[in-house]
This record gives sequence, C-alpha cells and structure tokens, in this order.
Amino acid sequence: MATTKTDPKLNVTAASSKKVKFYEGLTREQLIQAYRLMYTSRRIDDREILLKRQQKIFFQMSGAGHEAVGVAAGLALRSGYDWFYPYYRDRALCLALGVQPYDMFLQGVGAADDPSSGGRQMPSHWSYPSLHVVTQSSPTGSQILQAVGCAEGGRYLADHPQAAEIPASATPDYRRFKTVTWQKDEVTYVSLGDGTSSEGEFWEALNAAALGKLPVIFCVEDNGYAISVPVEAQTAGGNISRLVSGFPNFHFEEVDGTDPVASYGAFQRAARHCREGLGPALVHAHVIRPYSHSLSDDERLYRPDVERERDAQRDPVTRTQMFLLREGILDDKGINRLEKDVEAELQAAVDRALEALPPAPESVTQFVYSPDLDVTSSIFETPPAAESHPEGKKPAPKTMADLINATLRDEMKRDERIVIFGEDVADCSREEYLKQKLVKGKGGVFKLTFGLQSEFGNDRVFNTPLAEAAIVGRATGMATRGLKPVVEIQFFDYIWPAMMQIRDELSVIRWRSNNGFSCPVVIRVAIGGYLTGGAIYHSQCGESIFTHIPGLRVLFPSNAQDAAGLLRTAIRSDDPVLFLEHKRLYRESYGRAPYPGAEYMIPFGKAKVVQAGSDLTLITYGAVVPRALQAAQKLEREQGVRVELIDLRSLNPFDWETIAASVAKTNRVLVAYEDTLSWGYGAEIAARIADQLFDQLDAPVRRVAAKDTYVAYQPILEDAILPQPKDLYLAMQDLAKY
Ligand SMILES: Cc1ncc(C[n+]2csc(CCOP(=O)(O)OP(=O)(O)O)c2C)c(N)n1
Ligand SMILES: [Mg+2]
Repeated sequence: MATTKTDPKLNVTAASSKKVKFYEGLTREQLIQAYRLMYTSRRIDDREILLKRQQKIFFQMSGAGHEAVGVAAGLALRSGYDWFYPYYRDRALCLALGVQPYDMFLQGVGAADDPSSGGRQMPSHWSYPSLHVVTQSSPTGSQILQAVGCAEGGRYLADHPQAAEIPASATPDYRRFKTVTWQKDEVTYVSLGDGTSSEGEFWEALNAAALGKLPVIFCVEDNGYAISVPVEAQTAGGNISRLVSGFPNFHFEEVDGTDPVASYGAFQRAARHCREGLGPALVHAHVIRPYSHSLSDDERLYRPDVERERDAQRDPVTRTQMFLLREGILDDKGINRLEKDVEAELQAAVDRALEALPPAPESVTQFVYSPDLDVTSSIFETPPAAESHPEGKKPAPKTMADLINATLRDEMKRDERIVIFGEDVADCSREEYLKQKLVKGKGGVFKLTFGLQSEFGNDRVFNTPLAEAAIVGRATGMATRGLKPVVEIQFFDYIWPAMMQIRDELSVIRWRSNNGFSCPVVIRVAIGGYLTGGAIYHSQCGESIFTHIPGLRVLFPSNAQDAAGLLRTAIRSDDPVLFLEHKRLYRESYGRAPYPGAEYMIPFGKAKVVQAGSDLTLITYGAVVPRALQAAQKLEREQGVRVELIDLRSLNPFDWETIAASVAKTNRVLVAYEDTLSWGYGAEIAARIADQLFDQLDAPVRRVAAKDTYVAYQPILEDAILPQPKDLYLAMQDLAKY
C-alpha cells in the first residue's frame, strides 16, 4: 500500500519552484492543451446554461470546478485503450478523451445523432463506445461496481485470449455481436462525488477490487457538497481518505483537484500502480463547485457568500490561467487568442447542434432487446438428442437440479467466455483442499454448480463476497466487455440489494446507449415456497416485479427438460435473462427427464401445453404446474371437465398465441400463480384476455394465487397461504358451471 498526499491547500504557484519545474512530466504544449480543454469545458457549461434559459435544451448539469482533475485523468490515461466510467461532472475528462463539444450539445438538444444515447438520456450522461467511455446513468454510484467488473473482464480476457475467438461453425450466439478487445496493462477509471461515497455499492466495489487486486482507479471528486449536504454531515470525520485507508493492495492519493499539475502526478502514480498489477488506486481530489448543484438548485439557500467566495479563489480555470502566465508558458495575447478560438469553435458547434434532427417517435422501442438475435426465433428450437442405451437399459430420469448442472457444464465447455460466480457457488475457495482431495466440494447451497470449479478452474467458477449488488454489478461490467457471466443469487428473497443494478443498469444499458453497449448476463435465482418451513425469507416469489422491467427476459421452468433447454438459450442469447429456478422443483419426482443433450434449446416465448382439453384453459407456470395437473386430472375424473393446461415457462416474452388459441377453444380461463394475488403476474395475463379475447369468453377470467400476505413458517399456515390443488379444483369447478 502506498499513500501520497498533496496538501489540498497547496497553491499552484508552488509549481514554479525548481523541484516541480517538470510539471510532473507535462510539457508546455500539454499544459496549454490542458488549459484549452478546461476552458472549453467551462464555456460549454456556460453555453448550456444559456441554452437552458432560452428553453433550447431541457436539462443542464455542470462540470464546473472539476475541470483540472478531469483533464489530468484524461492526460494520464489512454482513450480507447483504458476504460472509463465517468460521472456527470466529468465533462473535462470526456473532452480530454476526445469527445467533441458538438457531441455534447447534441446531447443537450436530444438529437437523433447524439452519440451517447440518441436523445434518450439527459446531457452529461456520457457514452462513447470507441473511446471506451461506458454508458452512464443517473443513480449516483451504480457505475462503481460495473467498473470493477470491467477490470475483471479485461484481466480474464488477457488470461484467456482464445475466449475472444468466435468459432465459425457455432450456432449463432451472442458472441457474433460483440467485438472484444483488451490490453494486458489496461486500467479502468471510475469517478464519483463525495456524497456518493456513502453508497453501499462504493464499499462493495472497494472490497472486491482490493480482494482481486484489480486495476481500477477510483476517483472521488470531493467538492464538499452533495446537493445541500456538506461533507462533514455525509462522511464520518469529514474525509473519505481517512476512512478507506485500511483497504489492502491500494495506492492512495489525496490531492488538490483544482491543480492540473498535481492531479496529473497523482493519476500517473495511480495508473502505474494499477498497470504494474499491484492493485487498485483511489485518488481523492479536493475540488470546488462554483455553480449550484444543478440549474434546479440555488446554493445561496444553504451556503453563505463568504464560503462561496473562498471557493472562487480556488477556481481551477482562473488558477491555471494565472499559472500559465506566471510560468511564461502563455502571455496575455496567447490566452486571449486561445479563448477566442474556443469561443468560435463553440459558437459553430451550438449553431450546428440547434439544427440537428430529433429522433423519430417510432424508434422508442428500438434496442430494448437485441436487434441481432431474436430469442423467440427458430434458431433456438432444437430437438432433444436421441437417447442411446447401449445395454438396453433406460437410464434413470434426471432431476431439474441435475440437468441445470449438466447444461452449465456443457455450455462452459463450448464457450470459454462463460464465468460463474455468486455466494457459495464454488466447490471450495481454498483450492488446495480440493487438489489434495481433502474435500469433495460444495458447489452451491442447492449444489447446482457442483463440480464446475473442479473441472474449469477457479478463475471461471468462484465465490464472491456476500454482496448481491456486487454480484450483478460486476457481472454487468464483465458482460459489457463481452464475457458471459452466469451468476447465482442464492435465494430470490435476497435479490433486493441487486435491484438497483438490475432495474437501473443491467436491463437498460442497451436502450439508454442506443445500442452502443449491451450486457447479456444470466442471473440464476432459486425462488419459491411450498417448502414446509421455508417461511417469509426462503419462500418468496415476485416475478412480476421483474417482468415489469423492459429489457429483461424472465424464465420460470417447471420441469427438468425445459430448464435445460431454456437455460441453454438464455446463455447463448444476447439479452439479460433472469432465470428463476423453483427450489421445490429442484429434486421433485415430477418433471424428471433424461439429459436432452448439449445442443437442446427452447426458444423464449413458447408455452407448453401440458395436456390438451376442450372445456377450460388453465394458465400457469413454475411449481403450480404439478399442482394444477393434479387438480385438472381430478376434475376430469370426477366431473368429466377436460382442462387444457398451459405451462408458460417463459414469462417475458410470453406466448400469447397459445393462450389465444386455447381460449378460443375453451371459452373459460383460470390463471394461477404462486405469488400473492394482487398485482401479480397473472393479473396482466387476465387483463389481456379480458381486453383482447372478450368475445371468446363464456365466463369471467378468474385467478388463483397466494393470499396477500407473507409465507409463514408453520406448515398449516403455509398451506393456507399458498395456492393448493384444492383451490384450483374449486375455481375450475366453478368456472365450468358457466
Ligand atoms: C442513488 C441516487 N440517490 C439520489 C440521487 C439524487 N442526487 C443526484 S446528485 C446527488 C448528490 C451527489 O453528490 P456527490 O456525490 O457529492 O456529487 P456532486 O454532485 O457533488 O459532484 C443526489 C442526492 C441520485 N441521482 N441517485
Ligand atoms: Mg459532492
């Protein structure tokens, strides 16, 4: 661990002392260029503020006060080589990396040609694929874990270069649509504000980066405020450097971020530490915020003039100008010429941007999902392999758990970009125990990943810290680089810390970057109840919360063969997938099957008609399928009512055609699901049927689901809460009477 501290009160004039005459290695030309970029950045902010007041743009977020540290990072790191997760105040960094002012104004006007998002995101939400600037969002801090994953992805590719290859003969999969690049000594930069350092994801990211000795530079741009909250009310002790100093493997810098020369030195040292493979670095840059938080904020409400004037004395733009004059690098005339040049450039850029065309309204649903690989297409429809029984003996059918494990194994053999991680998914983190055959290995609390670490090594299958946001956030960063993380969330009940990453990042990255980036992660989750003692926190469903998210595919198989076929399609697809595995079905005797082979796939959005019938349609999925079958068979036996049972198995997309065809035949529908009744998944299905198939109905659309409460521990209560075959039987009997 190394720490370099530059006094934040350091006056830039100190740079004229003999010792730092080399300006930390920056040439006079580079210093002039740095000033030009800083000045440009500030003037873009001023221009935008004017345009906002004239209602020609719709939002403004300034980078004022953060120019020096941004330019320093941009000069110390390599555009299109290193990777960047900048936050909204990093305008100067983006300019230093090569973004043009015109591109920034295109963002402001929301133009179709805005390279960051095509008018989908606010300005200052940077995304420039060719420069390796990865699409940013508005939640402060959700970029940090992804940066860690990005660095992990780069390291993995450097260690497995053949993973980047796309086998010519392969059935199409996501790899065809990803250009994968990496550098052995690349660095990932990520920045955040002082306030954002309070987010839990920041600490999860520091921990993961330190554990993995990953080449990430965390830059905390500390302007002393998070909107109106001052740093001493935000950070215990008022200084983030002090709090993070215990993390091992880090190089720390605390620097005056209004001084471009000192900041450049800090970034040079930080980058060297990372490039040499010694671990991550954190640059804590003290900056200022000369304008209010945003145009919606008036800082005079909580900051007195005296404090604002004190800040103004450290303004990086004026200080750098003074520095150039004092050092004799530019004279008054030179400064004037440079500033006039910039003004003319910006005027031309604004004029052009104001002429730019807006995006077409018809384009709004473009890039919610992959435009290249349609998961519902027949490419993903392959037959199960023919069974061969050399000794004439049929092998015992396998459980869902067995087939998921076998599918993961075969896909890992086929595609070296697949990495598996999560809590307890490895066989044994202390690998030497496995090597010495002292232990057999665990492979997941439900043993779904058993044997994979032993077979594929611990850089492809590994345990993570107990941090769900980190699991999904790191996976998202890796997938952005072209890997295929297949991660596990141990229990659906504990997916919630990852919700920000799933809802605001994973699912929306393709859309918000206008197809500039994508991250087709598979998240496997053990879900559901009927466990006899599972109680509130090991029985939850809640799939509709995820089917409500555009951009996320949601699957919920009810039997072993479907699980294998759908998981394979999920892994090969180009979209993020939530793969829900019902715990109760893992080892159930219902739905066992022989392994359908290493190429067996089922397209998404195709339901399975479990049994055909003419009197009533029962639509369900997951663990309700065997219960529904039981109820339907009893109803036919006892009352001669023939039920068509549809197992949706794919919840988003879902198979409307099969539903509509069945309802046209039976004219009666029951929708059943294990989740709580109100606002559940079946509510949408029922509403669509009522809306679009009204003419076909002879009876009301009915639902059977869990009571609107929590799943209790005591089995008598659990039975009363979750839908039982008896409930399904009674509802169907009632509908059949219409
Ligand atoms: C997760 C999240 N919570 C709240 C907000 C609203 N918000 C936007 S910026 C901000 C303050 C951020 O302060 P800081 O991290 O210090 O960055 P600064 O704006 O000062 O550079 C807040 C609370 C948000 N965008 N995201
Ligand atoms: Mg701040």
